[in-house]
Amino acid sequence: MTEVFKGRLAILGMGYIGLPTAVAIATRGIDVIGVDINPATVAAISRGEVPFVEPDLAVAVSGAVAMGRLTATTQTPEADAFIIAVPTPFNEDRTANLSYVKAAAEQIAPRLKPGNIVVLESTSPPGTTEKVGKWIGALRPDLRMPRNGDAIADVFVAHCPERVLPGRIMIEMVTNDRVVGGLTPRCAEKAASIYRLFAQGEILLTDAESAEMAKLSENAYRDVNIAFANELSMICESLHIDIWEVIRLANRHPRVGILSPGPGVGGHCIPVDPWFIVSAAPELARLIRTARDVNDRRPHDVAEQVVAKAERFRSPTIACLGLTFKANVDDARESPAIEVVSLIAKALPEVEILVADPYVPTMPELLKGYGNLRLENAHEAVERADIVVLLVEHEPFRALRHTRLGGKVIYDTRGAWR
Ligand code: SAJ
Repeated sequence: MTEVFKGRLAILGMGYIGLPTAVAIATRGIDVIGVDINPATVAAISRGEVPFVEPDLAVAVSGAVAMGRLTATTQTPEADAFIIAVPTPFNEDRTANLSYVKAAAEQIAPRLKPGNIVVLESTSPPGTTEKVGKWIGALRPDLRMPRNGDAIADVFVAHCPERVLPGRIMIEMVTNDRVVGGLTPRCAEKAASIYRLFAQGEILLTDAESAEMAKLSENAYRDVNIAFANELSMICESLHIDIWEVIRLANRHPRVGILSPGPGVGGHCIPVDPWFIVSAAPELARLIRTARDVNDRRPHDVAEQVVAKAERFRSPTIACLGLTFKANVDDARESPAIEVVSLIAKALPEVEILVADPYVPTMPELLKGYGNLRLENAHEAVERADIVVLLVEHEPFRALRHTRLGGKVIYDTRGAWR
């Protein structure tokens, strides 16, 4: 019979993945303890609040906390299962920084009892789940850690990569298929019992390295496809052909689905994860590396286009709309829009640049050093500008098309005003 998890569950990392996962499980009647090193995050969750914006999450968190199913703490407690959902950023040489994962494994180790499950959800290079098993094993020689070929283990270790899309997390958390890769087949089975609590999609069992590589491949696939769209966009700009018309027409072919060009690729996942593949096989990952380079170059291309437009004016005012890394989220970290704005501000120190974003109430740290930048509301910024640059297609910006843009030079990097 397929097993469904019962018991207490701890999740380490209360960010964009850990907190929604905690809520999804808590609302299925499981006691969930959210663990985070940041006391402010723990305090917010304990009050039933969410420290970031994600549709439908706030109401779910306040409900789960009010029911007493979700609690938060800075200390890893004893539990029957542990999910690691901490960041895996990259080092300067673009290899994965596994220090948060290692710290989480080391906090879990002293709490483990025979029969416990440990699941790594953080996106990780091939071999990381095995390392988690080794880090735990080194601290707990009394426990039999799972090894391929051995039927018996005291603890079950698996990888179940998160794959939800920011902005749609609460929906995708439930509806997406899940890949669960175990250090042994029994580990995969045990980990799957947790996801059966709330996942309506299929749960696909495999080994840990295949699961790790599948997740990286998903994000590299998207990065390569966005790079294709960005490269086409630059080619069309140079040939004075409308890229949006080209994509509209090409996508009417039954086997073509070109993605949207933009000012670059941001967020914490897509610009990072492909590098884990590159560093695992540097000689072979040529296309994946090139896609990264194309997308990383994109903010520079966009800024150069804006500067060229500004040179047609004696004393222009430029409005830049959007600062977050993509539309309708409040996350402005790793945002190509911010990079574009800083490049323009640096190239045109005498030009007044008005920036607007309904999700960003204060000037981002990276932009504070530029005396020619001002944060404005979008209407005011557009009203006063000679050149309007759309960097993020937030819903409220789309409506501007109908009223405010007449007589201005427009650079719509997202195709939202077509
Ligand atoms: N972007 C474009 N053009 C497009 C699509 C996206 O320029 O056609 C840009 C966005 O503006 C943004 C960046 O790419 O700057 C990434 O945005 P996204 O919406 O593609 O992805 P993320 O980073 O929000 O989430 C991705 C998702 N991965 C895939 O779709 C394969 C999500 O499912 C993952 O869970 C997430 O990465 C993650 O955490 O790994």
